[in-house]
Amino acid sequence: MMIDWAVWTFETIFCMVFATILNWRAEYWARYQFLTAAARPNYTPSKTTPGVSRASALFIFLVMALVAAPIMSTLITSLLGPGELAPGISAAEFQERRRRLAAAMPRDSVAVLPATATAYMTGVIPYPHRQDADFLYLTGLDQPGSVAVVHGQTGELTLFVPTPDATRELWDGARVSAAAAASEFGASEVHLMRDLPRLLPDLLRGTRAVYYDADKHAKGELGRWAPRELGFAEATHRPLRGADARAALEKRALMARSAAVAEAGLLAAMRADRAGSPGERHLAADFEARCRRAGAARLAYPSVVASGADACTIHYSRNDKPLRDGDLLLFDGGCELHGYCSDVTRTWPLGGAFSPAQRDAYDLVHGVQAALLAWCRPGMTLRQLHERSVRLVCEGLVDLRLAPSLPLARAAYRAFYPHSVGHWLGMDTHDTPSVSHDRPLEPGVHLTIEPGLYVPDDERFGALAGIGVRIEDVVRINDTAECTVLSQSMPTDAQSIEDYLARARQ
Ligand SMILES: [Mn+2]
Repeated sequence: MMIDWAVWTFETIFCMVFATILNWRAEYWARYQFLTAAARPNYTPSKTTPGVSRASALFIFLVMALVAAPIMSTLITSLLGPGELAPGISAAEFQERRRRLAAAMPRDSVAVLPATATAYMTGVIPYPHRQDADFLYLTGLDQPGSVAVVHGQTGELTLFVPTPDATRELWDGARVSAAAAASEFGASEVHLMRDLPRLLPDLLRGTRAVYYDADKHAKGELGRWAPRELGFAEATHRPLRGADARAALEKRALMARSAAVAEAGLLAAMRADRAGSPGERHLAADFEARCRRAGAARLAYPSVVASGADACTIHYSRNDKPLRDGDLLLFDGGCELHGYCSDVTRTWPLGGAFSPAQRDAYDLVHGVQAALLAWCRPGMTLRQLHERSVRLVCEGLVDLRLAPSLPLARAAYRAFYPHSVGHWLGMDTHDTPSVSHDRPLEPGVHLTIEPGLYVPDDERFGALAGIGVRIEDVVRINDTAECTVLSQSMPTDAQSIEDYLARARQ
């Protein structure tokens, strides 16, 4: 409310000043003519300056104040609330995150966290910037070219911000200033990146441990430094965003919103008019457009839009085939919404109805998924869930006569089910792989549950050959024995899928 009012007041004053400038006009007009002449050599400056009467200035002011200002303030406040650095996440929350990390670090230790360095596609053309999740989680700053240092126990933040450079900023946009690093991002000490080579060794001298992910940042801002130069000898390991992130996530709806956006995109792909979207690429493009229009900065990973036997390629992403009735389509898609990732998969028959063999494979996977969702509760581990899924898949392999006996199925199941049943999910699609699968699930943890069956496209498997099925949902662990499936508005069982497709095609 305060922010709304402040923005409105600011815009009103801006409008008044603008109208006054228009009314004074001479200086404004002269500058306009100067610029036009500079741009167009044949331009003849006008001798007379156009007049803007006091009445029209007042009119412009009123229109801007009544129409433009409220729209502007809505645009701004719809994204960030007062004191927030990301939607729903205040600067104080980022400070609290640093404090929690620091509490797990010894006194006189530091964690060194570089922002993602700009990577170049060709020459001066950069890849889209995607902030390092550790850096974003602890600072809220979504710009390349910075280094954060979090101090053990105190949680104080030293931030190295990009050196001001008017030319680069003309091309790339404004860089975070030293003043903003302190006032907005809560750094107790701010330096420029150009001073990093001089200051960092001093800062590290006398510390007992340095936490730094040398593998991840080999090509980053600190990549040209050998870890030993920085004083990294023994205690080098990355701070765990993992468990720390989870409790805080529960408070917010960002994971749920991210899943809902992906879900809506997948439902649209299921409903897509086949005549208007002849290929995998159309479905992939439409999914991405829907996610981005809903506010996602990017996809969480390249979409897998795999029809026919390509569904057996787990990370198939060429997405370049036309769609054929009779094939199954496996669509694995997710987006990154305000830093939080979703990861959802559905498999459906392009012709609207499963063939008997497709239905058998589908029912097997659906049965495994339903059983696993019932086991997603505190105390269970991801490894236990995976082992249970393997047991159920093996029984299914025998039922479908893909394996002659349970012992043989156990020996060979990886040929049909080569991946884990799930992974942690959060700010990265695998968030974070360094958290053990033996860690008991806790309330607030998000993970995927995604059993699959992929029958190699080989004639000895008969009608089942080349059928790939995966069903994946985003799950949040609660403090009860019942988990929350964030992506539950999509049809999951075979009958609901056929019904949904039939309704969509009426
Ligand atoms: Mn996944």
